[in-house]
Amino acid sequence: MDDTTAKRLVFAMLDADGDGVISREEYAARAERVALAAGRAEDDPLVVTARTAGRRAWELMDANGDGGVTFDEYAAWAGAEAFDTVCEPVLGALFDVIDTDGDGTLDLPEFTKLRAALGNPVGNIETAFDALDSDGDGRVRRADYIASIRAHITGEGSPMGKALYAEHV
Ligand SMILES: [Ca+2]
Ligand SMILES: [Ca+2]
Ligand SMILES: [Ca+2]
Repeated sequence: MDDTTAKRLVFAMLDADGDGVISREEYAARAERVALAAGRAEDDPLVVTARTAGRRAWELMDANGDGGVTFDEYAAWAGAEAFDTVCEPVLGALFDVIDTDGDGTLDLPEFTKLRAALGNPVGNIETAFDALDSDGDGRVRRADYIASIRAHITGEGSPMGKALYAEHV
């Protein structure tokens, strides 16, 4: 999978209604859905952190400030640097919201909740989970999760990326 294909898959997931634009509301809804899935209150500090990080990411993606993020805007923006400075805090914050016992790992039910709330297909969820759970202890570590998405976005290839995004073509 090259990085343009990978970005198209991610864009398709972010453009929930498929109108070709990621709206502010579509992007913001992700953090709210994860909070709901985790059973956390709107003013939970981890939810607030995720919401703030998401708002910042969306504003940076909307390069021309017209209130919508097109694929061209997204593709021009997405990459290793944007991932490390902007996406990693968003994904990490969402991970923390769903990690209800705060041990820095997710079990399969938590992982499934997170990915479903983010709008990813969950048909391949066990394959993705097993690919990420490299030591087979039934838990996926935060750093491994983020590194795998980074590899997907930057076109380095990632087993989880394939398993999680492939159904979105
Ligand atoms: Ca849309
Ligand atoms: Ca725009
Ligand atoms: Ca946990």
